[in-house]
Amino acid sequence: REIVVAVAGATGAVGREMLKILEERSFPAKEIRPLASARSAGTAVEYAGGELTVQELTEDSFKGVDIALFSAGGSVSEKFAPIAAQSGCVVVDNSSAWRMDGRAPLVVPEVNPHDLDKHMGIIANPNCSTIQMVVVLKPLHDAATIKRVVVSTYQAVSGTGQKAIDELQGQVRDLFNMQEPKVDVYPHRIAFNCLPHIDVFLDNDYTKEEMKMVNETKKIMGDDTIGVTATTVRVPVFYGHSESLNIETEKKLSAKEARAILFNAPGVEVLDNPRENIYPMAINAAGEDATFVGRIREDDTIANGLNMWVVADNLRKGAALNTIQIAEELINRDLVRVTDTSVFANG
Ligand code: A2P
Ligand code: 11C
Repeated sequence: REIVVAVAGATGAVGREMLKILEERSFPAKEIRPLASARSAGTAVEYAGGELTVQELTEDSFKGVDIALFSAGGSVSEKFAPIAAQSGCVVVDNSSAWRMDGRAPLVVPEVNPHDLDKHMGIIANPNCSTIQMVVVLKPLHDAATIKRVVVSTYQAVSGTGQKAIDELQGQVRDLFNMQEPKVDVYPHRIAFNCLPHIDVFLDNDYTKEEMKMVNETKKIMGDDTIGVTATTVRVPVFYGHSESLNIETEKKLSAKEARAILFNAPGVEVLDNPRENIYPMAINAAGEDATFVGRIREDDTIANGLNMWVVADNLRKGAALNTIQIAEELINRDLVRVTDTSVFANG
């Protein structure tokens, strides 16, 4: 079946990556409709060696569209995803708008593809730092039951979008030219700095990014008993999020056993040879599809503990690739349809 695909936010950092991945994977699209704000309507985006003309995203954009991939921010998804679903178009949404909504499955294809079976028109794509973590946690959970995870992240500026990529570039250039760097996107300078602050602060003094990792992990893994505590940090890296994981399991897993389990896990690549200085790094993960894991070692301070280092391209596995893998899974499972278009009628 040939499918009509809309990409909402096609001019953004994730949207452009979506177009690239649709082409790379020869997604069976008979038409691709790039949508963005009125500001970029009429401009061109690259696709398959040619160009597509961007259209303004409006309420009428989804007529005749089978699948819409959204990455234009939470408020755009909140407003337009229900409109798309009501017109019979299946939405795969990369924003945080629908992730914790009981009607929307939250899916990582390597972890919980079966959750797609009951979709009602909107499927949520998890947060980037959650996706790469659960791809690694799932096979360990199946083998030894995870009780608790302590995660610290080192996240690239591309997670914020194109304006943050430009800001880091501009600040580095300004500093080398002895000029005062412009601070606009983040509350403080990001060049040559680390900010323990991603997304907004909540009443409990955690950031929203940290609580996304806590809550989304439970929903994706289908297990409310897994304890997650997170510290999320923005670092001056352009592409690729890194994470330090400390994992406590019910059953003992040696580092060797964990390495063997992860070696066979879908979507995971083990890079773990300390003697040869081999471990995952953002500069190597950028542009790749896999979630890389290394520095796998036992934590001797608890009975059943493991430490590891996990890296993935936040725009690919963390966003665009996972979204498109969900779309592919929908096709494979014959789920490109909205059976009841009234489910999201009231938003
Ligand atoms: P535009 O380029 O026209 O502003 P990023 O995550 O890199 O910041 O990109 C955000 C994406 O979301 C861009 O494609 C942007 O389009 C799009 N976008 C932002 N606001 C809207 C809106 N109100 N309607 C449609 N698209 C929007
Ligand atoms: C970041 N994780 O790196 C964020 C980006 O909830 O989809 C994605 C925000 C989200 O800034």
